[in-house]
Amino acid sequence: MTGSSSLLLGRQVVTGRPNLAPPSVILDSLDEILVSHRLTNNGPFVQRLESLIGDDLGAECILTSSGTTSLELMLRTLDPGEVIVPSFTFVATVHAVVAAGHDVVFADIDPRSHCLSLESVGRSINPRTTAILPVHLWGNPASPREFVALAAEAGVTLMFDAAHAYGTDHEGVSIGRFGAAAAFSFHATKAFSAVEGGCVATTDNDLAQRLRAMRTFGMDSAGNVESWGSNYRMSEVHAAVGLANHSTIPGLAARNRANLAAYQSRIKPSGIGRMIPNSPGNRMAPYAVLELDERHASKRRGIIDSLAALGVVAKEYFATPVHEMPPYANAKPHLPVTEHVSRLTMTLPTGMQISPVECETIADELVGLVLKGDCAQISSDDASR
Ligand code: T4K
Repeated sequence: MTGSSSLLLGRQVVTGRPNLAPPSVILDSLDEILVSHRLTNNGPFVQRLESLIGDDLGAECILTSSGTTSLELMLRTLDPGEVIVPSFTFVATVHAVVAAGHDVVFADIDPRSHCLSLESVGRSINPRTTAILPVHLWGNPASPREFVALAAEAGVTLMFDAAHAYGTDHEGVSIGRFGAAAAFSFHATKAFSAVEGGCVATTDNDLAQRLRAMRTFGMDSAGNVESWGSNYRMSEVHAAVGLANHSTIPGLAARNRANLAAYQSRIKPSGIGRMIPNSPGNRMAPYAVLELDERHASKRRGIIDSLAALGVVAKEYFATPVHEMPPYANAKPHLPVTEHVSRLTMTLPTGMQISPVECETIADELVGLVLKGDCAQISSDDASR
Protein backbone atom coordinates (compact mmCIF):
# COMPACT_ATOMS: atom_id res chain seq x y z
CA MET A 1 0.00 0.00 0.00
CA THR A 2 1.26 3.52 -0.82
CA GLY A 3 2.48 5.44 2.27
CA SER A 4 0.83 8.84 2.91
CA SER A 5 4.20 10.60 2.40
CA SER A 6 4.26 9.47 -1.24
CA LEU A 7 0.74 10.76 -1.86
CA LEU A 8 0.44 14.10 -3.63
CA LEU A 9 -2.10 15.47 -1.13
CA GLY A 10 -1.12 13.25 1.82
CA ARG A 11 -4.29 11.17 1.28
CA GLN A 12 -6.23 9.56 -1.52
CA VAL A 13 -8.77 11.65 -3.47
CA VAL A 14 -11.22 9.93 -5.79
CA THR A 15 -13.38 10.83 -8.77
CA GLY A 16 -16.92 9.94 -7.76
CA ARG A 17 -16.43 10.03 -3.98
CA PRO A 18 -19.86 10.50 -2.40
CA ASN A 19 -20.67 13.84 -0.76
CA LEU A 20 -22.49 13.05 2.46
CA ALA A 21 -24.31 14.94 5.20
CA PRO A 22 -22.84 14.51 8.71
CA PRO A 23 -23.30 10.86 9.79
CA SER A 24 -25.27 11.91 12.90
CA VAL A 25 -27.96 13.56 10.72
CA ILE A 26 -28.29 10.43 8.57
CA LEU A 27 -28.27 8.11 11.59
CA ASP A 28 -31.06 10.06 13.35
CA SER A 29 -33.30 9.56 10.31
CA LEU A 30 -32.44 5.87 10.05
CA ASP A 31 -33.30 5.50 13.73
CA GLU A 32 -36.71 7.07 13.11
CA ILE A 33 -37.36 4.69 10.20
CA LEU A 34 -36.34 1.60 12.15
CA VAL A 35 -38.49 2.59 15.14
CA SER A 36 -41.49 3.25 12.89
CA HIS A 37 -41.06 -0.02 10.93
CA ARG A 38 -42.24 1.87 7.81
CA LEU A 39 -39.48 0.88 5.38
CA THR A 40 -40.84 1.38 1.86
CA ASN A 41 -43.98 1.73 -0.34
CA ASN A 42 -44.28 5.51 -0.57
CA GLY A 43 -43.71 6.28 3.10
CA PRO A 44 -43.21 9.72 4.70
CA PHE A 45 -39.52 10.14 3.83
CA VAL A 46 -40.15 9.38 0.15
CA GLN A 47 -43.09 11.80 0.14
CA ARG A 48 -40.99 14.56 1.73
CA LEU A 49 -38.07 14.09 -0.65
CA GLU A 50 -40.44 13.90 -3.63
CA SER A 51 -42.00 17.22 -2.71
CA LEU A 52 -38.61 18.90 -2.08
CA ILE A 53 -37.21 17.71 -5.41
CA GLY A 54 -40.43 18.64 -7.23
CA ASP A 55 -40.01 22.19 -5.85
CA ASP A 56 -36.35 22.29 -6.93
CA LEU A 57 -37.17 21.06 -10.43
CA GLY A 58 -40.37 23.05 -10.88
CA ALA A 59 -42.06 19.87 -12.09
CA GLU A 60 -43.89 16.79 -10.90
CA CYS A 61 -41.32 14.42 -9.43
CA ILE A 62 -41.68 10.64 -9.42
CA LEU A 63 -38.92 9.16 -7.23
CA THR A 64 -37.48 5.83 -8.29
CA SER A 65 -34.83 3.31 -7.30
CA SER A 66 -32.13 4.61 -9.74
CA GLY A 67 -31.36 6.81 -12.71
CA THR A 68 -31.56 3.73 -14.91
CA THR A 69 -35.03 2.74 -13.71
CA SER A 70 -36.15 6.37 -14.17
CA LEU A 71 -35.02 6.24 -17.78
CA GLU A 72 -36.68 2.88 -18.35
CA LEU A 73 -39.92 3.96 -16.69
CA MET A 74 -40.33 7.11 -18.80
CA LEU A 75 -39.28 5.35 -22.02
CA ARG A 76 -41.88 2.64 -21.40
CA THR A 77 -44.61 5.25 -21.85
CA LEU A 78 -43.68 5.61 -25.55
CA ASP A 79 -44.99 3.62 -28.49
CA PRO A 80 -42.30 1.17 -29.63
CA GLY A 81 -39.95 2.58 -32.26
CA GLU A 82 -36.49 4.02 -32.71
CA VAL A 83 -34.98 6.23 -30.03
CA ILE A 84 -32.07 8.50 -31.02
CA VAL A 85 -29.33 8.58 -28.39
CA PRO A 86 -25.70 9.66 -28.03
CA SER A 87 -23.02 6.99 -27.86
CA PHE A 88 -20.75 9.23 -25.76
CA THR A 89 -22.60 8.56 -22.48
CA PHE A 90 -22.77 6.05 -19.67
CA VAL A 91 -24.08 2.74 -20.99
CA ALA A 92 -27.23 3.00 -18.83
CA THR A 93 -28.71 5.56 -21.25
CA VAL A 94 -28.70 3.01 -24.05
CA HIS A 95 -29.50 -0.12 -22.02
CA ALA A 96 -32.65 1.64 -20.77
CA VAL A 97 -33.85 2.24 -24.33
CA VAL A 98 -33.53 -1.48 -25.06
CA ALA A 99 -35.13 -2.47 -21.74
CA ALA A 100 -38.14 -0.30 -22.62
CA GLY A 101 -38.57 -2.21 -25.91
CA HIS A 102 -37.18 0.27 -28.44
CA ASP A 103 -34.51 0.17 -31.13
CA VAL A 104 -31.39 2.24 -30.57
CA VAL A 105 -30.17 4.76 -33.16
CA PHE A 106 -26.87 6.45 -32.33
CA ALA A 107 -26.18 10.06 -33.30
CA ASP A 108 -22.96 12.05 -32.99
CA ILE A 109 -22.08 14.75 -30.48
CA ASP A 110 -21.04 18.37 -30.64
CA PRO A 111 -17.24 18.63 -30.20
CA ARG A 112 -17.45 21.65 -27.86
CA SER A 113 -20.21 20.61 -25.44
CA HIS A 114 -19.98 16.78 -25.81
CA CYS A 115 -23.80 16.76 -25.93
CA LEU A 116 -25.90 15.34 -28.78
CA SER A 117 -25.50 17.22 -32.07
CA LEU A 118 -28.68 18.76 -33.49
CA GLU A 119 -27.46 18.25 -37.05
CA SER A 120 -26.62 14.60 -36.49
CA VAL A 121 -30.01 13.96 -34.85
CA GLY A 122 -31.75 15.81 -37.69
CA ARG A 123 -30.13 13.43 -40.18
CA SER A 124 -31.21 10.37 -38.14
CA ILE A 125 -34.91 11.14 -37.84
CA ASN A 126 -37.11 8.89 -39.99
CA PRO A 127 -40.70 7.56 -39.93
CA ARG A 128 -39.76 4.91 -37.31
CA THR A 129 -38.37 7.48 -34.86
CA THR A 130 -40.46 7.60 -31.71
CA ALA A 131 -38.21 9.78 -29.54
CA ILE A 132 -34.99 11.73 -29.12
CA LEU A 133 -33.09 11.22 -25.86
CA PRO A 134 -30.30 13.80 -25.44
CA VAL A 135 -28.08 13.60 -22.34
CA HIS A 136 -27.28 16.77 -20.37
CA LEU A 137 -23.69 15.59 -20.15
CA TRP A 138 -21.50 16.85 -17.32
CA GLY A 139 -24.60 18.74 -16.05
CA ASN A 140 -24.59 21.16 -19.02
CA PRO A 141 -27.87 21.66 -20.93
CA ALA A 142 -27.98 19.74 -24.22
CA SER A 143 -29.49 22.55 -26.37
CA PRO A 144 -32.95 21.96 -24.84
CA ARG A 145 -34.79 24.76 -26.66
CA GLU A 146 -33.41 23.70 -30.03
CA PHE A 147 -34.31 20.06 -29.38
CA VAL A 148 -37.85 21.05 -28.32
CA ALA A 149 -38.24 22.83 -31.69
CA LEU A 150 -36.70 19.94 -33.66
CA ALA A 151 -38.86 17.31 -31.95
CA ALA A 152 -42.03 19.37 -32.48
CA GLU A 153 -41.22 19.87 -36.16
CA ALA A 154 -40.53 16.14 -36.63
CA GLY A 155 -43.57 15.05 -34.59
CA VAL A 156 -41.54 12.89 -32.22
CA THR A 157 -41.32 12.82 -28.42
CA LEU A 158 -38.41 14.48 -26.63
CA MET A 159 -37.14 13.06 -23.34
CA PHE A 160 -33.88 13.88 -21.58
CA ASP A 161 -31.32 11.86 -19.68
CA ALA A 162 -30.65 14.38 -16.90
CA ALA A 163 -28.65 11.96 -14.73
CA HIS A 164 -25.84 14.54 -14.36
CA ALA A 165 -27.99 17.65 -14.28
CA TYR A 166 -29.67 17.97 -10.90
CA GLY A 167 -29.69 21.69 -10.06
CA THR A 168 -29.12 22.87 -13.65
CA ASP A 169 -31.17 25.68 -15.18
CA HIS A 170 -31.21 26.76 -18.80
CA GLU A 171 -31.89 30.46 -19.43
CA GLY A 172 -33.60 30.64 -16.03
CA VAL A 173 -35.79 27.55 -16.57
CA SER A 174 -35.23 24.35 -14.60
CA ILE A 175 -33.79 21.58 -16.75
CA GLY A 176 -36.59 19.32 -15.49
CA ARG A 177 -39.17 21.36 -17.39
CA PHE A 178 -37.93 20.66 -20.94
CA GLY A 179 -39.37 17.91 -23.13
CA ALA A 180 -42.04 15.38 -22.16
CA ALA A 181 -39.97 14.10 -19.23
CA ALA A 182 -36.43 13.99 -17.84
CA ALA A 183 -34.70 11.26 -15.82
CA PHE A 184 -32.32 12.21 -12.96
CA SER A 185 -29.88 10.00 -11.03
CA PHE A 186 -29.19 10.21 -7.31
CA HIS A 187 -26.51 7.51 -7.34
CA ALA A 188 -23.72 7.65 -4.74
CA THR A 189 -21.31 9.12 -7.31
CA LYS A 190 -23.64 11.98 -8.25
CA ALA A 191 -23.28 15.43 -6.70
CA PHE A 192 -26.63 15.02 -4.95
CA SER A 193 -27.15 11.44 -3.90
CA ALA A 194 -29.51 9.14 -2.06
CA VAL A 195 -26.99 6.22 -2.24
CA GLU A 196 -29.09 4.74 -5.06
CA GLY A 197 -32.09 6.51 -6.54
CA GLY A 198 -33.44 8.75 -9.23
CA CYS A 199 -36.56 10.49 -10.41
CA VAL A 200 -38.58 11.29 -13.48
CA ALA A 201 -39.57 14.94 -13.77
CA THR A 202 -42.44 16.07 -15.96
CA THR A 203 -44.74 19.06 -16.32
CA ASP A 204 -47.46 16.82 -17.80
CA ASN A 205 -49.87 15.89 -14.99
CA ASP A 206 -51.44 12.99 -16.90
CA LEU A 207 -48.02 11.51 -17.65
CA ALA A 208 -47.04 11.96 -13.98
CA GLN A 209 -50.11 10.01 -12.89
CA ARG A 210 -49.32 7.24 -15.37
CA LEU A 211 -45.70 7.07 -14.20
CA ARG A 212 -46.74 6.91 -10.54
CA ALA A 213 -48.98 3.94 -11.28
CA MET A 214 -46.32 2.18 -13.38
CA ARG A 215 -43.79 2.68 -10.57
CA THR A 216 -45.94 0.49 -8.31
CA PHE A 217 -47.27 -2.46 -10.34
CA GLY A 218 -49.74 -0.31 -12.28
CA MET A 219 -51.83 0.39 -9.18
CA ASP A 220 -53.95 3.50 -8.67
CA SER A 221 -54.02 5.26 -5.29
CA ALA A 222 -56.71 2.82 -4.11
CA GLY A 223 -54.50 -0.17 -4.95
CA ASN A 224 -56.46 -1.29 -8.03
CA VAL A 225 -54.28 -2.51 -10.90
CA GLU A 226 -55.18 -0.33 -13.90
CA SER A 227 -52.14 -0.81 -16.16
CA TRP A 228 -48.87 -2.67 -16.59
CA GLY A 229 -46.34 -1.75 -13.94
CA SER A 230 -43.47 -3.01 -11.88
CA ASN A 231 -41.47 -2.08 -8.81
CA TYR A 232 -39.40 1.05 -9.53
CA ARG A 233 -39.73 2.48 -6.01
CA MET A 234 -37.25 4.20 -3.74
CA SER A 235 -37.07 2.92 -0.14
CA GLU A 236 -37.49 5.04 3.00
CA VAL A 237 -33.83 4.45 3.89
CA HIS A 238 -32.61 5.88 0.58
CA ALA A 239 -35.02 8.81 0.81
CA ALA A 240 -33.76 9.61 4.32
CA VAL A 241 -30.15 9.76 3.09
CA GLY A 242 -31.31 11.91 0.18
CA LEU A 243 -33.13 14.31 2.52
CA ALA A 244 -30.06 14.64 4.73
CA ASN A 245 -27.75 15.18 1.76
CA HIS A 246 -30.12 17.72 0.23
CA SER A 247 -29.13 20.29 2.88
CA THR A 248 -25.49 20.08 1.72
CA ILE A 249 -26.29 21.19 -1.86
CA PRO A 250 -25.47 24.95 -1.61
CA GLY A 251 -22.03 24.35 -0.03
CA LEU A 252 -21.23 21.55 -2.45
CA ALA A 253 -22.26 23.58 -5.50
CA ALA A 254 -20.01 26.49 -4.44
CA ARG A 255 -17.09 24.13 -3.79
CA ASN A 256 -17.45 22.33 -7.12
CA ARG A 257 -17.52 25.60 -9.05
CA ALA A 258 -14.43 26.84 -7.21
CA ASN A 259 -12.64 23.52 -7.83
CA LEU A 260 -13.41 23.67 -11.55
CA ALA A 261 -12.16 27.27 -11.75
CA ALA A 262 -8.95 26.18 -10.00
CA TYR A 263 -8.36 23.36 -12.50
CA GLN A 264 -9.12 25.77 -15.36
CA SER A 265 -6.69 28.38 -14.04
CA ARG A 266 -3.79 25.93 -14.40
CA ILE A 267 -4.83 23.85 -17.43
CA LYS A 268 -5.69 26.74 -19.75
CA PRO A 269 -2.27 28.45 -19.80
CA SER A 270 -0.49 25.08 -20.01
CA GLY A 271 -1.88 24.29 -23.47
CA ILE A 272 -2.26 20.54 -22.69
CA GLY A 273 -6.00 20.62 -23.29
CA ARG A 274 -9.15 22.25 -21.92
CA MET A 275 -11.43 21.79 -18.95
CA ILE A 276 -15.00 21.44 -20.22
CA PRO A 277 -16.61 24.76 -19.27
CA ASN A 278 -19.62 25.03 -17.06
CA SER A 279 -22.73 26.57 -18.58
CA PRO A 280 -23.99 29.49 -16.43
CA GLY A 281 -26.99 27.49 -15.17
CA ASN A 282 -24.95 24.40 -14.22
CA ARG A 283 -24.86 25.34 -10.54
CA MET A 284 -23.64 21.97 -9.22
CA ALA A 285 -20.65 21.70 -11.62
CA PRO A 286 -20.72 17.98 -10.81
CA TYR A 287 -17.76 16.90 -12.96
CA ALA A 288 -14.28 18.31 -13.57
CA VAL A 289 -13.61 17.03 -17.09
CA LEU A 290 -10.29 17.42 -18.88
CA GLU A 291 -10.19 17.03 -22.65
CA LEU A 292 -6.57 16.50 -23.62
CA ASP A 293 -5.21 18.09 -26.73
CA GLU A 294 -5.08 15.54 -29.57
CA ARG A 295 -1.24 15.53 -29.43
CA HIS A 296 -1.43 14.01 -25.94
CA ALA A 297 -4.17 11.42 -26.54
CA SER A 298 -1.82 8.44 -26.31
CA LYS A 299 -0.69 9.52 -22.83
CA ARG A 300 -4.10 9.40 -21.16
CA ARG A 301 -3.78 5.92 -19.64
CA GLY A 302 -0.24 6.69 -18.42
CA ILE A 303 -1.38 9.96 -16.85
CA ILE A 304 -4.24 8.23 -15.02
CA ASP A 305 -1.91 5.47 -13.76
CA SER A 306 0.73 7.97 -12.63
CA LEU A 307 -1.86 10.06 -10.79
CA ALA A 308 -3.31 6.91 -9.17
CA ALA A 309 0.16 6.03 -7.84
CA LEU A 310 0.12 9.47 -6.17
CA GLY A 311 -3.31 8.86 -4.64
CA VAL A 312 -5.31 10.88 -7.19
CA VAL A 313 -7.96 8.66 -8.78
CA ALA A 314 -9.08 10.03 -12.16
CA LYS A 315 -11.45 8.14 -14.51
CA GLU A 316 -11.58 7.67 -18.27
CA TYR A 317 -15.19 8.78 -18.73
CA PHE A 318 -16.17 7.63 -21.36
CA ALA A 319 -13.29 5.72 -22.94
CA THR A 320 -15.41 3.21 -24.87
CA PRO A 321 -18.32 4.80 -26.72
CA VAL A 322 -21.44 2.67 -26.30
CA HIS A 323 -21.65 1.84 -30.04
CA GLU A 324 -18.28 0.04 -29.69
CA MET A 325 -19.46 -2.13 -26.76
CA PRO A 326 -20.27 -5.76 -27.71
CA PRO A 327 -24.09 -5.55 -27.31
CA TYR A 328 -24.23 -2.60 -29.74
CA ALA A 329 -21.21 -3.23 -31.99
CA ASN A 330 -23.25 -4.53 -34.95
CA ALA A 331 -24.76 -1.14 -35.74
CA LYS A 332 -21.46 0.48 -36.87
CA PRO A 333 -22.77 4.06 -37.08
CA HIS A 334 -20.54 6.86 -38.42
CA LEU A 335 -19.70 8.89 -35.28
CA PRO A 336 -16.36 10.61 -35.90
CA VAL A 337 -16.68 13.23 -33.15
CA THR A 338 -17.69 10.64 -30.54
CA GLU A 339 -14.77 8.41 -31.47
CA HIS A 340 -12.37 11.36 -31.36
CA VAL A 341 -13.55 12.82 -28.03
CA SER A 342 -13.71 9.44 -26.26
CA ARG A 343 -9.92 9.13 -26.66
CA LEU A 344 -9.26 12.47 -24.99
CA THR A 345 -11.42 12.90 -21.88
CA MET A 346 -10.87 12.13 -18.22
CA THR A 347 -12.63 13.23 -15.05
CA LEU A 348 -10.70 14.58 -12.07
CA PRO A 349 -11.61 14.54 -8.36
CA THR A 350 -13.92 17.30 -7.14
CA GLY A 351 -16.50 17.71 -4.37
CA MET A 352 -16.13 18.37 -0.65
CA GLN A 353 -13.17 15.99 -0.33
CA ILE A 354 -10.85 18.49 -2.00
CA SER A 355 -10.12 22.24 -1.94
CA PRO A 356 -9.46 24.58 -4.89
CA VAL A 357 -5.80 24.92 -3.83
CA GLU A 358 -5.46 21.13 -3.93
CA CYS A 359 -7.04 21.08 -7.40
CA GLU A 360 -4.30 23.48 -8.52
CA THR A 361 -1.71 21.08 -7.08
CA ILE A 362 -3.23 18.18 -9.03
CA ALA A 363 -3.41 20.26 -12.22
CA ASP A 364 0.26 21.28 -11.88
CA GLU A 365 1.26 17.63 -11.40
CA LEU A 366 -0.84 16.60 -14.38
CA VAL A 367 0.60 19.29 -16.63
CA GLY A 368 4.10 18.19 -15.58
CA LEU A 369 3.30 14.57 -16.43
CA VAL A 370 1.98 15.49 -19.85
CA LEU A 371 4.78 17.86 -20.79
CA LYS A 372 7.58 15.70 -19.42
CA GLY A 373 6.29 12.76 -21.45
CA ASP A 374 5.98 15.03 -24.48
CA CYS A 375 9.57 16.31 -24.58
CA ALA A 376 11.02 13.38 -26.53
CA GLN A 377 8.15 13.44 -29.01
CA ILE A 378 8.45 17.17 -29.63
CA SER A 379 12.19 17.01 -30.25
CA SER A 380 11.91 14.02 -32.61
CA ASP A 381 9.05 15.76 -34.48
CA ASP A 382 11.18 18.89 -34.69
CA ALA A 383 14.17 16.86 -35.86
CA SER A 384 12.20 15.31 -38.73
CA ARG A 385 11.15 18.71 -40.13
N1 T4K B 1 -27.28 8.21 -17.50
C1 T4K B 1 -26.04 8.73 -17.34
C2 T4K B 1 -25.58 9.77 -18.30
C3 T4K B 1 -25.22 8.30 -16.28
O1 T4K B 1 -23.98 8.82 -16.13
C4 T4K B 1 -25.71 7.31 -15.39
C5 T4K B 1 -24.87 6.84 -14.30
C6 T4K B 1 -27.02 6.83 -15.58
C7 T4K B 1 -27.77 7.30 -16.66
C8 T4K B 1 -27.62 5.79 -14.68
O2 T4K B 1 -27.86 6.28 -13.36
P1 T4K B 1 -27.83 5.21 -12.11
O3 T4K B 1 -28.72 4.05 -12.51
O4 T4K B 1 -26.41 4.78 -11.88
O5 T4K B 1 -28.42 6.00 -10.98
C9 T4K B 1 -20.58 5.26 -12.16
C10 T4K B 1 -21.94 5.23 -11.51
O6 T4K B 1 -22.25 3.94 -10.97
C11 T4K B 1 -23.06 5.65 -12.41
O7 T4K B 1 -24.14 6.03 -11.56
C12 T4K B 1 -22.67 6.86 -13.24
N2 T4K B 1 -23.68 7.21 -14.22
C13 T4K B 1 -21.38 6.58 -13.98
C14 T4K B 1 -20.95 7.77 -14.79
O8 T4K B 1 -20.37 6.33 -13.01
P2 T4K B 1 -18.87 3.35 -12.68
O9 T4K B 1 -19.01 2.01 -13.26
O10 T4K B 1 -17.85 4.26 -13.24
O11 T4K B 1 -18.74 3.28 -11.09
P3 T4K B 1 -17.51 2.90 -10.16
O12 T4K B 1 -17.97 1.88 -9.21
O13 T4K B 1 -16.30 2.63 -11.00
O14 T4K B 1 -17.27 4.24 -9.33
C15 T4K B 1 -16.84 5.43 -9.93
C16 T4K B 1 -15.92 6.17 -8.97
O15 T4K B 1 -16.61 6.55 -7.79
C17 T4K B 1 -14.71 5.39 -8.52
O16 T4K B 1 -13.61 6.28 -8.58
C18 T4K B 1 -15.00 5.00 -7.07
C19 T4K B 1 -15.96 6.09 -6.61
N3 T4K B 1 -16.98 5.58 -5.67
C20 T4K B 1 -17.99 4.83 -6.18
C21 T4K B 1 -18.97 4.34 -5.35
C22 T4K B 1 -20.09 3.51 -5.91
C23 T4K B 1 -16.88 5.87 -4.32
O17 T4K B 1 -15.93 6.54 -3.87
N4 T4K B 1 -17.87 5.38 -3.48
C24 T4K B 1 -18.92 4.63 -3.94
O18 T4K B 1 -19.79 4.23 -3.15
O19 T4K B 1 -20.31 4.04 -12.82
